[in-house]
Amino acid sequence: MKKVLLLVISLNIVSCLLAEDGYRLWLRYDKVDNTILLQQYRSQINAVIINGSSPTIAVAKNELFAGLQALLDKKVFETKEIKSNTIVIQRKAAGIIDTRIVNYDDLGQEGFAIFTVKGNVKNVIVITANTDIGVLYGVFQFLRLLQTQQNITELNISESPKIKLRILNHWDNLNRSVERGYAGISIWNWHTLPGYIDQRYIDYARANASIGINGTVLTNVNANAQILTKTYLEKMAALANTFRPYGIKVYLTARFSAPVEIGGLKTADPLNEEVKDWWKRKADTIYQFIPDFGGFLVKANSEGQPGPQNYQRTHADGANMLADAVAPHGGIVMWRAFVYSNETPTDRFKQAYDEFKPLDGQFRKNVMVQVKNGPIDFQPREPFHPLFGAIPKTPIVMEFQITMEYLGQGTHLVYEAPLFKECLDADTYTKGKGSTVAKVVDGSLDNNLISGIAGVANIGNERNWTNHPFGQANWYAFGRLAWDHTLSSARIADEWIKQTFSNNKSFVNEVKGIMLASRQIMVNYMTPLGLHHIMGTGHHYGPAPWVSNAGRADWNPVYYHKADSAGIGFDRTVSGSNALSQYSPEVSAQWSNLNNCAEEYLLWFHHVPWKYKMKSGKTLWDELCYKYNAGVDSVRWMQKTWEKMKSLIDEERFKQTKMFLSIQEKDAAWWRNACLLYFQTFSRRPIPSNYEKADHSLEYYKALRFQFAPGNGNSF
Ligand code: BDP
Repeated sequence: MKKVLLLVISLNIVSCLLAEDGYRLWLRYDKVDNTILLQQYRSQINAVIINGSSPTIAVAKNELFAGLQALLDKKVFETKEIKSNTIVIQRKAAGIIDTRIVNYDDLGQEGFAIFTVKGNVKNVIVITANTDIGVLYGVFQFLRLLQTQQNITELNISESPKIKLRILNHWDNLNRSVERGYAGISIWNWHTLPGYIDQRYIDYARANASIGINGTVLTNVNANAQILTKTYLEKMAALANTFRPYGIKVYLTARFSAPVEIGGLKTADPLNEEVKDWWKRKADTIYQFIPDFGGFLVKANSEGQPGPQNYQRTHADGANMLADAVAPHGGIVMWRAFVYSNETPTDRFKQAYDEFKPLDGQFRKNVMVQVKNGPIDFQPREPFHPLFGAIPKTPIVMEFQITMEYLGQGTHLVYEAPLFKECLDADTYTKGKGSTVAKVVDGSLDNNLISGIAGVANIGNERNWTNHPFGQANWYAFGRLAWDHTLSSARIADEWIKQTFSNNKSFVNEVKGIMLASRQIMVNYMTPLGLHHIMGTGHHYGPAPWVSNAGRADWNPVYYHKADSAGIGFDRTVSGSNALSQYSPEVSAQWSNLNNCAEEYLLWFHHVPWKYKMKSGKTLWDELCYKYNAGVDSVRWMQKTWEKMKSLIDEERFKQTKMFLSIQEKDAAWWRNACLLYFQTFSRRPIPSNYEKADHSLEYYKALRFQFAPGNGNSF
């Protein structure tokens, strides 16, 4: 009896140890499961030569040994001698292999080359770079090759990032709540810092370095001045020290009124000498704690945050004052263009452009303006923001939202790479055809010296970091696109699936199919044909197109869809708000004519009659019914496809994803029912009888309340 019990207990322990809890992300390094390839790799890799000894090289070495030994399931030795079947790590001119074939100029500060040495020795692979961090990136790329089961016999790879600053923005509060966070509380445990360095901080840095992310803003854009006090700077320094070997700089959000709140000054006027001096001294102190501090991210005069306009100064006055404070230390200021005001009578779409366009050329060299991908707010689909290409003298940081505030809040499977790509690939035409948003962002269009891209993080203290197992794909995709925006969504999905789940062909293909379709599916069941901003107020969870009583007009869904008995949609042509005039004529021409406007943007730009004939031949109303239903049906297709994957991966993540898909299916039907029943009160047309009937009345959906939905303000 005792024996049986012991056996049961030990089996349980074993299965616990083997449980796939998702913590390892895409850095799992499980033994290569293709036996032929495994044999090849094993014979090709016996030993490693490491040249260098910096903390970053130490990290590269640990990662390489841990990765190789686990993937190949054999001991790999460190050696000093060149023999066949060896991997060599060396910086330019710092090792024993002739690396003259590498064009180091092309690699820059962060790039790397991986190549197979030709000559008498067999299978010698060199990973090289100008810098230690380049070497580390090369090591991660090499491990990615093995994890995705690539042939490594004739390597000749050379890569460098297209965008210089590749940054995560954490909207984390000091009390560990996370604004728009759906994966638990903040991973920064300020209470136990600086003394306690959680292993998670190290694994966070590893994961980021593996995809080339080189900066992190630790705190919420709705900032708290306390982070600038010495108590917190000390804690922050501990994080900065942990991240440094991984090439990750830390940044902070600066609360504009900090000189008043924690500095005892009477004003935060950016032109006031005392205020300028306060920030200078503050910057000096920060750099004493963190010599390579990256700089500030600022949300000013937006949604109630203080800013220079409180003192009748411009955004440029505010940004320049902070820029002067950090400039002597090499820091930068990322000033957000997410500004709109209820008091300004113009269409919210237009306000950031109106505010920032006239300031082009007035910013210091170390100021970047951070612009969200679209003009409203991270909606399932937005046209690109008209500021891209419009302020050529000012470098722009692209801001994407990885966390899924408007995309199902961490329970829907939505792969965001196609959304990111759609924006990056859009043509602004500001310097003729081919002036893509990506070229604005990477600085190549306007010859900017700095360039940046930021993703609002979806990371929390959930064991698997992102709550939904597929949330990890969005973190991964953001990093990969920040490194190289020409990578396709399919290629990134392919890599991620293989590293995260399995190299099994049918698994990879089926799951990639789901991922690539998922964004459009979500658009269909939430906001088809260019609808936008029709979600619940405050928490932003679920549909609420009927809301008309929010504190500000521009927070009301009715402001955006404008449904009435004549039709639906926001007229942004000359006959309406004329927001289209903010784009180049070529772009505006694409969307301004109702009859040739791409249908996915239709209701962004036109108020369209219910009976309008769509390309399909259906009326607008029928098309809307069709899209909403197609969205729900497609989620059911995703569920069925996932069901077929059961035997191909671990039970834990199979089940988690299955449960989330079933939440997604219910939510999709809820969106469809609530939106169609509500819009029907205007269209006064029947929902075609071949579609599933709503399971509740409109009144029922209107009465739903979500007082404790996560991510809302400072509440948990
Ligand atoms: C919106 C969020 C809000 C953020 C704001 C911002 O709802 O919580 O503070 O954006 O980006 O998407 O500043």
